[in-house]
Amino acid sequence: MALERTLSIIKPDAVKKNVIGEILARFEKAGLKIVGAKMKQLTREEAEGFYAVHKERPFFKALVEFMISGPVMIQVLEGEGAVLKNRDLMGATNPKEAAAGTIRADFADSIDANAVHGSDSAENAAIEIKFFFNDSDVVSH
Ligand code: RTP
Ligand code: MG
Repeated sequence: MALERTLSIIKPDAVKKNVIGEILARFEKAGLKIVGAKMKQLTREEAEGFYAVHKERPFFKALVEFMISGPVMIQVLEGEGAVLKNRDLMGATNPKEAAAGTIRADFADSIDANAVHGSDSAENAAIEIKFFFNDSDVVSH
Protein backbone atom coordinates (compact mmCIF):
# COMPACT_ATOMS: atom_id res chain seq x y z
CA MET A 1 0.00 0.00 0.00
CA ALA A 2 1.19 3.50 -0.76
CA LEU A 3 2.18 6.17 1.74
CA GLU A 4 -0.60 8.74 1.44
CA ARG A 5 -1.81 11.97 2.94
CA THR A 6 -5.42 12.85 3.64
CA LEU A 7 -7.26 15.89 4.98
CA SER A 8 -9.20 15.51 8.21
CA ILE A 9 -11.44 18.11 9.84
CA ILE A 10 -12.74 17.80 13.39
CA LYS A 11 -16.07 19.59 12.91
CA PRO A 12 -17.65 22.23 15.24
CA ASP A 13 -19.81 19.72 17.13
CA ALA A 14 -16.81 17.62 18.18
CA VAL A 15 -14.73 20.71 19.06
CA LYS A 16 -17.62 21.88 21.29
CA LYS A 17 -17.69 18.45 22.98
CA ASN A 18 -13.98 18.84 23.81
CA VAL A 19 -13.03 15.53 22.19
CA ILE A 20 -10.26 16.75 19.85
CA GLY A 21 -7.69 14.73 21.77
CA GLU A 22 -9.76 11.56 21.79
CA ILE A 23 -10.23 11.76 18.03
CA LEU A 24 -6.56 12.51 17.33
CA ALA A 25 -5.59 9.55 19.56
CA ARG A 26 -7.63 7.23 17.32
CA PHE A 27 -5.68 8.41 14.27
CA GLU A 28 -2.35 7.92 16.03
CA LYS A 29 -3.30 4.49 17.40
CA ALA A 30 -4.23 3.40 13.87
CA GLY A 31 -0.75 4.34 12.65
CA LEU A 32 -1.58 7.69 11.06
CA LYS A 33 0.78 10.59 11.76
CA ILE A 34 -0.43 14.18 12.20
CA VAL A 35 1.86 16.08 9.80
CA GLY A 36 -0.13 19.34 9.66
CA ALA A 37 -2.66 20.87 12.07
CA LYS A 38 -4.47 24.10 12.86
CA MET A 39 -7.52 25.47 14.62
CA LYS A 40 -9.65 27.71 12.42
CA GLN A 41 -12.98 29.50 12.35
CA LEU A 42 -14.08 28.99 8.74
CA THR A 43 -15.61 31.91 6.90
CA ARG A 44 -18.77 31.31 4.90
CA GLU A 45 -16.70 31.67 1.70
CA GLU A 46 -14.20 29.05 2.86
CA ALA A 47 -16.92 26.57 3.83
CA GLU A 48 -18.76 27.10 0.53
CA GLY A 49 -15.51 26.73 -1.42
CA PHE A 50 -14.42 23.63 0.45
CA TYR A 51 -17.75 21.85 -0.11
CA ALA A 52 -18.32 23.32 -3.60
CA VAL A 53 -18.89 19.82 -5.07
CA HIS A 54 -22.11 19.70 -3.02
CA LYS A 55 -23.42 23.17 -3.95
CA GLU A 56 -26.43 21.87 -5.88
CA ARG A 57 -27.41 19.38 -3.15
CA PRO A 58 -30.41 20.08 -0.89
CA PHE A 59 -28.27 19.86 2.25
CA PHE A 60 -25.65 22.40 1.07
CA LYS A 61 -26.96 25.43 2.99
CA ALA A 62 -27.29 23.47 6.24
CA LEU A 63 -23.83 21.98 5.74
CA VAL A 64 -22.25 25.42 5.32
CA GLU A 65 -24.14 26.87 8.32
CA PHE A 66 -22.99 23.96 10.44
CA MET A 67 -19.36 24.18 9.34
CA ILE A 68 -19.21 27.88 10.33
CA SER A 69 -21.10 27.40 13.62
CA GLY A 70 -17.83 27.23 15.59
CA PRO A 71 -14.12 26.56 15.21
CA VAL A 72 -12.79 23.42 13.57
CA MET A 73 -9.46 21.60 13.81
CA ILE A 74 -7.95 20.80 10.44
CA GLN A 75 -5.23 18.21 10.06
CA VAL A 76 -3.15 16.48 7.43
CA LEU A 77 -2.80 12.79 8.27
CA GLU A 78 -0.07 10.62 6.74
CA GLY A 79 0.30 6.87 6.58
CA GLU A 80 -0.06 3.73 4.50
CA GLY A 81 -3.43 3.90 2.75
CA ALA A 82 -4.29 7.01 4.80
CA VAL A 83 -7.38 7.99 2.81
CA LEU A 84 -9.22 4.69 3.27
CA LYS A 85 -7.87 4.13 6.76
CA ASN A 86 -9.29 7.49 7.88
CA ARG A 87 -12.65 6.78 6.21
CA ASP A 88 -12.78 3.46 8.08
CA LEU A 89 -12.00 5.15 11.39
CA MET A 90 -14.68 7.80 10.71
CA GLY A 91 -17.55 5.44 9.90
CA ALA A 92 -20.59 6.10 7.72
CA THR A 93 -21.80 9.67 7.03
CA ASN A 94 -24.99 9.03 9.01
CA PRO A 95 -23.98 8.08 12.57
CA LYS A 96 -27.06 5.84 12.79
CA GLU A 97 -25.42 3.68 10.12
CA ALA A 98 -21.86 3.98 11.39
CA ALA A 99 -20.19 0.78 12.63
CA ALA A 100 -19.65 0.41 16.36
CA GLY A 101 -16.37 1.86 17.55
CA THR A 102 -16.05 4.38 14.73
CA ILE A 103 -15.63 8.10 15.41
CA ARG A 104 -19.07 8.97 14.08
CA ALA A 105 -20.76 6.16 16.02
CA ASP A 106 -19.13 7.38 19.23
CA PHE A 107 -19.18 11.19 18.83
CA ALA A 108 -21.66 12.27 16.12
CA ASP A 109 -25.25 13.33 16.85
CA SER A 110 -26.77 13.41 13.36
CA ILE A 111 -25.99 13.28 9.65
CA ASP A 112 -25.50 17.07 9.79
CA ALA A 113 -23.43 17.22 12.98
CA ASN A 114 -21.22 14.24 12.23
CA ALA A 115 -17.97 15.08 14.02
CA VAL A 116 -15.40 14.65 11.27
CA HIS A 117 -14.63 15.19 7.61
CA GLY A 118 -12.20 13.01 5.67
CA SER A 119 -11.08 13.18 2.05
CA ASP A 120 -12.77 10.52 -0.09
CA SER A 121 -9.91 9.87 -2.55
CA ALA A 122 -6.18 10.51 -2.87
CA GLU A 123 -6.92 12.94 -5.69
CA ASN A 124 -9.38 14.97 -3.58
CA ALA A 125 -7.02 14.77 -0.61
CA ALA A 126 -4.35 16.63 -2.57
CA ILE A 127 -6.86 19.33 -3.55
CA GLU A 128 -8.24 19.65 -0.01
CA ILE A 129 -4.78 19.81 1.61
CA LYS A 130 -3.83 22.65 -0.77
CA PHE A 131 -7.09 24.42 0.12
CA PHE A 132 -5.98 24.83 3.74
CA PHE A 133 -2.19 24.36 3.96
CA ASN A 134 0.94 25.81 2.38
CA ASP A 135 3.62 23.20 1.59
CA SER A 136 5.80 24.69 4.35
CA ASP A 137 3.07 24.08 6.96
CA VAL A 138 3.09 20.31 6.42
CA VAL A 139 6.00 18.34 7.87
CA SER A 140 7.46 14.84 7.77
CA HIS A 141 8.30 12.94 10.94
P1 RTP B 1 -17.50 14.62 4.68
O1 RTP B 1 -17.29 15.07 3.25
O2 RTP B 1 -17.90 15.73 5.60
O3 RTP B 1 -16.32 13.84 5.18
O4 RTP B 1 -18.71 13.57 4.73
P2 RTP B 1 -18.96 12.34 3.79
O5 RTP B 1 -17.88 12.25 2.74
O6 RTP B 1 -19.17 11.15 4.65
O7 RTP B 1 -20.34 12.75 3.12
P3 RTP B 1 -20.60 13.66 1.82
O8 RTP B 1 -21.51 12.91 0.91
O9 RTP B 1 -19.32 14.18 1.26
O10 RTP B 1 -21.44 14.87 2.43
C1 RTP B 1 -20.81 15.96 3.07
C2 RTP B 1 -21.58 16.29 4.33
O11 RTP B 1 -22.89 16.74 3.98
C3 RTP B 1 -23.82 16.28 4.93
N1 RTP B 1 -24.84 15.46 4.27
N2 RTP B 1 -26.08 15.55 4.57
N3 RTP B 1 -28.90 15.15 4.64
C4 RTP B 1 -28.16 14.44 3.82
O12 RTP B 1 -28.64 13.60 3.08
C5 RTP B 1 -26.73 14.66 3.79
N4 RTP B 1 -25.87 14.03 3.03
C6 RTP B 1 -24.66 14.55 3.34
C7 RTP B 1 -23.10 15.45 5.96
O13 RTP B 1 -22.88 16.25 7.10
C8 RTP B 1 -21.81 15.10 5.26
O14 RTP B 1 -20.77 14.92 6.19
MG1 MG C 1 -17.32 13.86 1.55
